[in-house]
Amino acid sequence: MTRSHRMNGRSSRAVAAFSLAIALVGAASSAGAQVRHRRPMGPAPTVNYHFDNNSAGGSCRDYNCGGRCYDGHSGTDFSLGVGTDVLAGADGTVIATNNGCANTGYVGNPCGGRCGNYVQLQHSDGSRSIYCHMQLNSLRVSNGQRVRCGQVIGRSASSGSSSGPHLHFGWRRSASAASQDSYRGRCTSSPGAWVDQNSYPQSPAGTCQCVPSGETCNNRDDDCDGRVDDGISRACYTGPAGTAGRGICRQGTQTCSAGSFGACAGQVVPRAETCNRMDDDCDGMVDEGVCQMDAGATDAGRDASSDARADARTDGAAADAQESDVEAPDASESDASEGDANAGDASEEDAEFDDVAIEEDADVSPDRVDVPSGCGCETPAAPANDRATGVIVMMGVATVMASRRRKARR
Ligand SMILES: [Ca+2]
Ligand SMILES: [Ca+2]
Ligand SMILES: [Ca+2]
Ligand SMILES: [Ca+2]
Ligand SMILES: [Zn+2]
Repeated sequence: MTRSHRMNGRSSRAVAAFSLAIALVGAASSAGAQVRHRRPMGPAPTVNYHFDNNSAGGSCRDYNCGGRCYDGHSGTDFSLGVGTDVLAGADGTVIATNNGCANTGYVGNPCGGRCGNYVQLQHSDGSRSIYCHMQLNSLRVSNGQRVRCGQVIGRSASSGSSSGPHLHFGWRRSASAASQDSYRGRCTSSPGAWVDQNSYPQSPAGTCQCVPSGETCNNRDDDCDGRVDDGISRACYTGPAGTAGRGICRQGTQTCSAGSFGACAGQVVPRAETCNRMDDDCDGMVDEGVCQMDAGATDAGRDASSDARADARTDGAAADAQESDVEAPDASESDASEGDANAGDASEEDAEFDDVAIEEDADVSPDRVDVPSGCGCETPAAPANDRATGVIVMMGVATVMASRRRKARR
């Protein structure tokens, strides 16, 4: 509506029509945090007339105690050219519409209850908003439809009781409440309906209210902390299914930025199997088909090692027997001698074998490093080698001791 309503004294009928429409629709839904609006158009327009917060007839007072209003005005009039997109100021549901009024109305025109072509929305907190004087056949929404903040619901015109193109925005806290100023200020009891009403007497900001929800990767600030897609990351893996977590293969992490997930950082995917004591291709087998030479060398080393251990045990037994011979001269001479002789022979053979084994180790070790060429497989044989060497040293000591004992007895 415009200032001209006051001139013919019929503005109260428009308010009555708005109230009736609300009453017919039914009670408001659940109340929650107050729903707040963005300005219901793109570029910020001039506000022609604000809400009249002065109940006294014949005068008006806007929210800032100024006179940018007219007596009895029940909403906010934004100056808009014909055909400008009208946007939903907040999420809501369409609860009433009217179409069929001529684009150019006049003061006192009763079409659409003086509101002309209009859309009325109900919001999640039970509040209601109405958009008046819209263009004929421009409505883009219908009764019962859910709309989102910023969605185009139609276009502007000057239908109904209007003296020129503009958008009348009306707002009330609930179905049963009277219309209130959409602005808050010194001279109104209204809590205001805008996310950011800007400074007097400007039109409000074009920012939709942020309703907190879980942050997801969608290029929006879902949790309303001022940061878009903050803290959104997830595990990722581009290797074949079933290989992650096997062998060297590991999942990585990708982080959301501006609505999409970035590269998979830190992942390890299968690579060609090489001889390195690791499952490079993540098939559950280590060094399969690439370490034949190593396997042979390792077996040889293991054999030599176990032989050496067996010999060491034999020598130890012989030494013990000799010890007991010395300490218990009553024991059977012949048996002891036989045992000694055998032990001595074994020790000598071992000594020779030891020499050979050491030489073999010395010869084999470099080859083992070089074959297969380029794989750098020095580690597999090392432990066996060390064990063999350790056992050989023990054998050497035992042999020397046995030899000394034999000499001492002679
Ligand atoms: Ca956020
Ligand atoms: Ca987000
Ligand atoms: Ca493998
Ligand atoms: Ca490997
Ligand atoms: Zn108006």
